[in-house]
Amino acid sequence: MTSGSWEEFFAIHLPPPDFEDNRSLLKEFCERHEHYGNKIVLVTSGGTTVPLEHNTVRFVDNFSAGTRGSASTEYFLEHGYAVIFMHRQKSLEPFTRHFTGQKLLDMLDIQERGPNTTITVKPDSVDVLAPILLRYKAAHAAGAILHVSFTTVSEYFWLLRAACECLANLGPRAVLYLAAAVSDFYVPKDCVPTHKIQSESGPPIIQLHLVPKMLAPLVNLWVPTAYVVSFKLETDENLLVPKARAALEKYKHKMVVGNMLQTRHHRVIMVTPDATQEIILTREEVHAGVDIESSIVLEIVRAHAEHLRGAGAGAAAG
Ligand code: PAZ
Repeated sequence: MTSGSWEEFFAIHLPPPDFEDNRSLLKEFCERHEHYGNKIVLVTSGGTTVPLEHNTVRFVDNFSAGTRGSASTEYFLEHGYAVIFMHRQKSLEPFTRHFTGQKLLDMLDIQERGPNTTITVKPDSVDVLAPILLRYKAAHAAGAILHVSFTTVSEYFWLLRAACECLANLGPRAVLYLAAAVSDFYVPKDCVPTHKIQSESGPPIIQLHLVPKMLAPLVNLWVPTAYVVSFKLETDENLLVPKARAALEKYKHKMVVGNMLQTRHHRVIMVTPDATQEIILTREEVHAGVDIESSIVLEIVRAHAEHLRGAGAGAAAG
């Protein structure tokens, strides 16, 4: 089955209720950083859902936790980029990702003295918390990060297009780092029942349709001069590099980062039109808690600098 066009998708699926607020935030953020000549990266992170009911009780989801996007955001900030962190609601976020579950509460002490109860950070946790807190405060004080969130695949696409429209003015200074796990399948709005699917009606037959490939309009129309990096996840190693290459050839963007489901946090393959480069963390690095995203982002920052030099040369020649 073929997918409908991207134009059709936007015509059928209405923007989410908070869309205009998010669009204003994106516009203000991009205009401010454009004014100061900053580079901006759009990081997408986490998985999209596909609702099975309009009043959604059930939905199709995927595995993505948002580790890649939230960690990468911290490294882009370190490299001086302003970051639009576009993430699945309740997935991992930069800085707070270090303190999931009970970790934060375990770092605190409480002394109950009637109305003068005090809460302090345990002495042996200060060294862990302080550097992260300092980076968090610095990023926010500088207005260097904007959080916008999505849940469904349709909300994701509305936000993605709005972010691209705002980034277009930055030309080659914009980077798109599309790490979110976006569903390839969805149920079109007209086929979604209003209310909770009832079991009395027997087993439901749900037909998923193909989501239109948004990378095509994104690269060709929305941000034609930006540095666009997409991600490709596979579970069959034999498909990884061929599919990454095929995507590059089809969409003509700059880089595909390939990864396998089981090894994604310690091995990636970065594929560009001219080269294939593997990054693998050693066992010791994994043990020491090294983020593979620090190396991925470093490579992209280098490649983006090259892209900017090329764009500068092009502008001078033009
Ligand atoms: O979010 P996470 O860290 O658990 O996983 C990251 C990832 C595997 C979703 C990402 O690296 C990726 O490959 N995203 C694109 C997935 C795809 O649509 O092929």
